Amino acid sequence: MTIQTVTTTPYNDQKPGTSGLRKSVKHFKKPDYLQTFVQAIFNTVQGIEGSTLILGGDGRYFNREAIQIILRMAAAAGFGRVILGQSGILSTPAASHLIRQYQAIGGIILSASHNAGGPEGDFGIKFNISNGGPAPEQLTEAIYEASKGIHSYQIAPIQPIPLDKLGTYELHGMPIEIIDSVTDYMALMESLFDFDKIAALLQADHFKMRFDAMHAVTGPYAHRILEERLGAPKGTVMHGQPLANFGGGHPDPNQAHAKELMALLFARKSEFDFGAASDGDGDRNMILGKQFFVTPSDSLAVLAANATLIPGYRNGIAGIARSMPTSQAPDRVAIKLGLPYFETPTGWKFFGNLLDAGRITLCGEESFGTSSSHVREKDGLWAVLFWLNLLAEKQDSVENIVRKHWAEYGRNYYSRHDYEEIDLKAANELIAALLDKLPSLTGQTFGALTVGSADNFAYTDPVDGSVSQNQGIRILFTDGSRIIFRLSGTGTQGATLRVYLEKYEADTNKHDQDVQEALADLLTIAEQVAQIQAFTGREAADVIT
Ligand code: G16
Repeated sequence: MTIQTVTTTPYNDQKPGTSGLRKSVKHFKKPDYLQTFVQAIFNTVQGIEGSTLILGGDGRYFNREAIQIILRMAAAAGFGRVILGQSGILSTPAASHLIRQYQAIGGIILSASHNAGGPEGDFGIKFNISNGGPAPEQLTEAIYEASKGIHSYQIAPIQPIPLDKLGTYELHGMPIEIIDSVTDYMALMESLFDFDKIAALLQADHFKMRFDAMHAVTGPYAHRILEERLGAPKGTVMHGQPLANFGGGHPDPNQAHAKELMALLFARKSEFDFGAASDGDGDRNMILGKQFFVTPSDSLAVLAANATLIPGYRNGIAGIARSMPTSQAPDRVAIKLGLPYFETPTGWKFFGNLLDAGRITLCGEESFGTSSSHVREKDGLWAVLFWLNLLAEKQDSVENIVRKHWAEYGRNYYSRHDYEEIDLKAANELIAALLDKLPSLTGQTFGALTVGSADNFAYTDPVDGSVSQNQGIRILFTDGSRIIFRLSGTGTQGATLRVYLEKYEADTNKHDQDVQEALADLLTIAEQVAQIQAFTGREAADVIT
């Protein structure tokens, strides 16, 4: 049986977004759509002959089918071996770890992350490079260019691999090792955190928590780590069975989509001390205390301020990075600790060089992502274990820890307003109009606020000097408040406008305001400047986090 060459017609819409190529399942099922993108990856990445590829996904609809296709294409492309998560399951951070651990050339992760799944939902594919991190922009751009010229692809003959059974198989001479998806990742977590202390907390009568896996990939990881290894009572993990359609839900760990968990933690007499959730592919996290929500920006700041309490970071951290729309709370910690800090564009790929160069140890994004140099992706369960280790160490509540942090550093009131599935043309016009206005904004006063500067964010990578333009519009006020406008790079329907609002409050007596009230003036200014309603017809955001 020989390798087949299948002729095909190229696609011209395979441009990866913020994190890989995401489209509806229906779109992915167009003739040879997946194959074209995979061939474009294999044609672009150098040195795949004889190398190791890591493969897995978040278990969503089309995952298993896609894996069988990719295995056959990997064999045709001449990979030395593929290491595959059992049942085709690997969380994004676990895949990142395996790439590093097995010195793979990279990995293919099948996920549309927090986007809904199922036949009517979304699918996605991303390539991570040998450092374990998302392909940088130059590579995704090269893959996109290659995809437009794919007139044929190479594939080994059909030979279904039993994805659920551990062991080594062979496909057209290429070994496929099916490994337990959790074991290596759990060992990594154990090397960073004080598992004995966390276990004592989880087994204590006075402590009660829930982890919501949202019927997505972290289910098996959380069951094994929290319940089996650390001894949390059975039932601690909710929605722990991965389902191809995430149980019909939206696997996005935020206040809007993790409603059941929110209700448990925010009940008037809640019995829970800690709540956490993760997303489709296990890289995002939400942290809750009793009747208390921790913004992802605050979470990063608190973790950074307390890092030396955690075994893996006992010797201190090298620096901190945050994406541009993330609040400036982590910067305040860095300044106080005398650490370098960086502001990067949205997208985890922008942290890769800083992590590789050892210039930062912790990084995070407002979009519910936090992680460290242990992998090159954001890591949902890592953040949860970090918080648990911190709670065990401090013997204090989530709310007290955050309030004490605000008392020391001040509070960055923060919220993101998303206008989803708006007309693409209207969204582009809104941004164009805003860009036109930028030069005239500086010096303008809106109520008590004066614009100090306004720009279209561009980033020069301090390690390799590469420049990324058009990364979001910033209106920076003289008191440190900010309004940021961006179009999402992960949506699949129309456009999603994100408006990020931030206001700094140093006075401890003013740390109890309702977040939306504290930011109401900024929202009014955002509407006034960007004319959101006039352009989009929307009076208010669809999702507020
Ligand atoms: C992805 C990226 C993140 C980014 C987020 C939001 O997250 O990995 O770096 O912050 O999208 O991007 P956007 O605002 O462009 O929609 P995930 O969890 O979807 O992979």
